Amino acid sequence: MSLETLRPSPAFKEFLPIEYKDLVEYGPYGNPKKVTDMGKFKEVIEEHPMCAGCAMTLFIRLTFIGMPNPEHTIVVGTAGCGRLAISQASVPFIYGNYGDTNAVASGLKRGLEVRFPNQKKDVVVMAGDGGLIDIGFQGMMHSWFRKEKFTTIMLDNEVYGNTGGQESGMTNQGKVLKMAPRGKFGEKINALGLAKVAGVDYIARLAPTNPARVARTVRRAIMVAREIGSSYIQAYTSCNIEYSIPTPDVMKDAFEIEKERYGFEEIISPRAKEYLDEIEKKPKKK
Ligand SMILES: Cc1ncc(C[n+]2csc(CCOP(=O)(O)OP(=O)(O)O)c2C)c(N)n1
Ligand code: SF4
Repeated sequence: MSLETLRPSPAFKEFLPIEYKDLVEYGPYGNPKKVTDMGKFKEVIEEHPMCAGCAMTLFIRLTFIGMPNPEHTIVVGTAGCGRLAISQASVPFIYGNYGDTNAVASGLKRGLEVRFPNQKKDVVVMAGDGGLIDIGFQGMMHSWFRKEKFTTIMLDNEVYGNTGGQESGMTNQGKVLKMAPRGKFGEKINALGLAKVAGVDYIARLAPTNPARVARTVRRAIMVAREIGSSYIQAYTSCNIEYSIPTPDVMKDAFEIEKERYGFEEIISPRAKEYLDEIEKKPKKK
């Protein structure tokens, strides 16, 4: 999809819904926006059926704002809460089967490179912790070992939220959940460490406490995947339902968890660092 594809022919314009026209005229296509512009432009995602106050929706919204080229981006996801919002965005979404998100993204990215040699296309896998670290583990790890050029974003709410509260590999040890009444047996999986071992070029962990940082991290991850290799973002996106966090306290929880055990961290390979330094270099003032 590009702005040219979206732009309606003048004869049809008057029949299109206002949301569509707003997206073409005031959306981020061809004109990337910053989080400081929030509220002043038509976002690619504005409505969704997720729970009120869910931090995952805030993170997803910021992810779309952070995309360097949303009109040339395809998102791959799977079952889980996040897909309820991701599939509402005006960015193509592929609903993968459980376990195959990273295999689908690998084939898609390779195919796009052949089909559109003159247009960079960004591929982003965005799925839950259960969908990636448990059910999609093998596919995810192998895409990293193969250095596939796309970004994997884990929406880590530390539970299977969509199916009512089973423990995932990312749940903390001992945590009692509705469907883990004896408490989580093993430790939270060190997915950042696994990404490092697999040679992922850009790895980041963060909570959605700083919108500008979320957008910048997403942008960096996508740019590295575009030119260098795999990238991985792990985001704390609390489940207020399964963790019984009162809606007004969702952001308080995010700040607390960030301070306790989910601090911002970036692990960047030397070649990715060199590339990021180059593209982020400020033009010298004359
Ligand atoms: C093949 C298959 N197995 C099981 C399910 C049921 N299912 C739907 S969502 C989900 C769990 C999602 O957990 P997670 O990936 O952590 O995402 P969350 O809902 O917490 O965001 C499961 C097991 C399914 N849809 N398809
Ligand atoms: S169940 Fe949890 S993760 Fe899913 S939408 Fe509701 S608050 Fe968000």
